[in-house]
Amino acid sequence: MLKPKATATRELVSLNGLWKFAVDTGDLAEPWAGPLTTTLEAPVPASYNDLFTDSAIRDHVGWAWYQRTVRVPRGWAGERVFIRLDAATHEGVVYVDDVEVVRHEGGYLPFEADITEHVAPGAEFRLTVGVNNVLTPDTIPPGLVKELPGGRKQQGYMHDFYNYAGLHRSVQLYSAPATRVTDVTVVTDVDGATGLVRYAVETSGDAEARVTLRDEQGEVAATATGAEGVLEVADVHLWQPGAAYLYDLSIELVDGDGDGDGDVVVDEYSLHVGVRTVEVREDRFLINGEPFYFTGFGKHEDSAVRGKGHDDAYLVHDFELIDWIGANSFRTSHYPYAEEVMDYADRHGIVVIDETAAVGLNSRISGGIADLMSAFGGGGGEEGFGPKMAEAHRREIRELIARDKNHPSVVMWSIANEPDTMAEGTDVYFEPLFDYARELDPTRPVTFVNVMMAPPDVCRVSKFADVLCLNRYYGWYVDTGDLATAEVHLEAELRGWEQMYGKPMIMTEYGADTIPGLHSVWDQPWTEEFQANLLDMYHRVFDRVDAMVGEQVWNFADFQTSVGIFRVDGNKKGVFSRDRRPKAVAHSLRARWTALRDGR
Ligand code: BDP
Repeated sequence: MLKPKATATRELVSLNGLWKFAVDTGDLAEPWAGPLTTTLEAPVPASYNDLFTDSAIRDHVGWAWYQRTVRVPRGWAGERVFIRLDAATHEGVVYVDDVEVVRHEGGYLPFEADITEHVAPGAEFRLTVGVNNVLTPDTIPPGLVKELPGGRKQQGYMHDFYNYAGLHRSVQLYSAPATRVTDVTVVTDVDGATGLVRYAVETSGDAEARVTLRDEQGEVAATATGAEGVLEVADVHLWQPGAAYLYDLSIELVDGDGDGDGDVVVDEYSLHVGVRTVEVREDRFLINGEPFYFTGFGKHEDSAVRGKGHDDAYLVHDFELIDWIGANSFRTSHYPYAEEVMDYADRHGIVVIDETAAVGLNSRISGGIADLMSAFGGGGGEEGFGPKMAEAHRREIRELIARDKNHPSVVMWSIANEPDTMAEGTDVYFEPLFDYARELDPTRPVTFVNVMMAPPDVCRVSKFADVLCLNRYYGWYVDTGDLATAEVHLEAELRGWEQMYGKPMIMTEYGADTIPGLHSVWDQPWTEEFQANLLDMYHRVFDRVDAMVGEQVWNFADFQTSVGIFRVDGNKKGVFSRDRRPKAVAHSLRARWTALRDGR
């Protein structure tokens, strides 16, 4: 799915800003059929939960409605008109006046509708968007709605981040010609000093494709005609971790024979292309043929007030901090991030492990923590891993790869976080999903993230992964506060994986909750010293285990979760606080990662 862009043949109107807003408590009959009766306004993009002081809105379970009027530019006569939502969490439905134009499930991926037949250039229409935050045992991620005494509903879920909802990303109106580029796929390779850019253009309507690749100076590096082909780039400038280099691939659809004489350009679209290769060879992860060691974080899209709403200021600042600390990568834990994030990673040479929203597929865990009290049954477990969930999971994989396949920063797909892979039948559930991801993208490794309860001899799914991604909490959830014992256990387990699988391993989560300002000379959990000592201990072990190819600390920053006695106003495992101030550990990480980055 192409990101909307303004080009010589396409125009964009941002619909971001304040919209009318109401939660649906059953009193809104057909809220799209007329002006929404409400005094509330909500910003787009943002989660709606933390905006208002009314807890009934924050904790609402079900549909919420956004509405505004939109005027179609009068110059769009003869063009196709589209509405595009970058995300609606977790389900969205869009009405143009009284007509439903599109419905979409999955809260972190874009969708659009051609609304040409329902609107008129120069005229206004009423745009109403419903968003539903309900999670069921069949959705990705899964959850369970409980009915409380008095009939109030409560959303339960197994994942450890707050169930923020709303229009988290941009909403846009755009125009495109009837005969247009509908998709582009780019795969790059390297042959000596020559870069190979394989491209395939899909179109609606009949027209000849003409493609031009330009370097960062704007010089033409290669050209071709036809819907598919290979562009050869002499003396290619590679996209490298920490040293991004992006070519511009311009695609023109021409009416005529494409030779230039009398040709009319009917559509134009462009995208940036980073030439690089990714490969897993034995227990190494290679980028451009060189062993790559991941340093960085599991992140979240999370900030005060706006919740999961995308914000360019946080985007820029987070990447500044990633650079300051010397990190080279992150994982989009635990869902696809805004496309602005992916583009920024491409431009700044940050390596991304791109994860689906398949998180919390594990009824042994609740709110991210081993479910000691069985807070509620079911969820991912009882009915989990059934055909409906598998179908939703396939859709998540398909739409993620469709959206992100052309990003050079993306070096691996993660199809799930911490599913219950000790459960019988999970191999049968996961094998076709791995096959599906590889069929959709044969060029990138595919992984999933393994949970601590499924060690090497127990996990039924690790055999399908190209890279072993492990989340471990020795010293925190187990061997709490005893780093000497934790060190022994961690090393023994990693060696077990190494011996049994011989695959590259990344520690995709390790960390300790930490309250800034809490100090101790002893190994006292929650103190700043303990967080630093725990990470140091992990690093000593990583440096002794050959198959380790990366370390991503949990988490980049503190983030909001559901309420729980293990969470103090959210998860505090951030290296930075929620407002992005460094904890003490940030300085020791910086010393290690800048030394690794600079080859010291
Ligand atoms: C892991 C989860 C992550 C949690 C983390 C934690 O992958 O989402 O936030 O543990 O407990 O199980 O901090």
